[in-house]
Amino acid sequence: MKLERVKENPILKPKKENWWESEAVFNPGVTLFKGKILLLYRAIGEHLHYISRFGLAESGDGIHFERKSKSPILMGEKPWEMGAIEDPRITKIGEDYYISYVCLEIPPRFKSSSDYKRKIFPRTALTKTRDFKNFERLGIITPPGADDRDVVIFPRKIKGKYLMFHRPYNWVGKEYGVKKPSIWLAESKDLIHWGNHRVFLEPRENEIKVGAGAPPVETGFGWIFVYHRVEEKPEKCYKAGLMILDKENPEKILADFYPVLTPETDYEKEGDISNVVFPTGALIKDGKLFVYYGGGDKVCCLASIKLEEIKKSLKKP
Ligand code: BMA
Repeated sequence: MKLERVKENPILKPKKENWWESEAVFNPGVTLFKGKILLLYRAIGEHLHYISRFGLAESGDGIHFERKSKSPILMGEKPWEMGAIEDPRITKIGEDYYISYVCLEIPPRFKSSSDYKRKIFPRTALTKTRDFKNFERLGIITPPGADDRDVVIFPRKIKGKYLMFHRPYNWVGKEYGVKKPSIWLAESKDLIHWGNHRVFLEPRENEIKVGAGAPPVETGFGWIFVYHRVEEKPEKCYKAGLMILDKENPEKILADFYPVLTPETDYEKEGDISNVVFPTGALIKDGKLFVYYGGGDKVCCLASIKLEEIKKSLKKP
């Protein structure tokens, strides 16, 4: 099974006139909002400090986007995010849109190896909004001491608990029971305090790490969960996979298709980082799954697949 790129790719490119998004726009969160599709994207305006902020774009068809604002819609304001905010993922729960995003205390290219020893590393925070104008910061949601990104939250409670996938990079070794950075599942009653962390998916041979991509999308036949694996050889490469998870017990993997998207085009093979497709958002439109992803840490892209095709593949032995 493969995702099909739209011919309009890249659907969003850097904008030279805007200082904060002149170099790269990538890894976007996506959601339906008042009949439109919103793209909340990560933006870079310089390579020296490499500070990311978020911009907002809107579309009627999910393919052609217009920027909503000349300024960033969100940027690092709180002490824990002064260095940058990165890779937003959006989950709608009730009337609220929750955005999980990576936050850095120090700009990425200011960091030294001693900062890591001082435990200054990426963590993930949550903010919520109803209008994409006012945002309520809910603080860090990843566990203390965890170098943690790729957080995606399920859009409803399952067996009375909210669920999230996350990827604590430094949770490896005997005490954690995994050899390489893995995807973990955690649960919460309030979306802020998370516990009962357990391993969901480990990297295989020739893979450096794995991570969640888009917040899971619910269908009649299960959750569609788009994720990534980072292969080591012949060169470092980010590819996307697609799983179907059981509706009431998402730990049960009903199907796993990998890879469904591999860097092949120039905008994926050459960017600020080469050989990257990095899915961060997904939604269902016109009977298709739309997967939004960053290409080469430089541009926003879209690839899709008919839901029928996913459903049919489940029936194959
Ligand atoms: C990951 C994150 C992403 C990025 C990807 C590819 O570790 O930093 O934001 O898109 O690497 O460079």
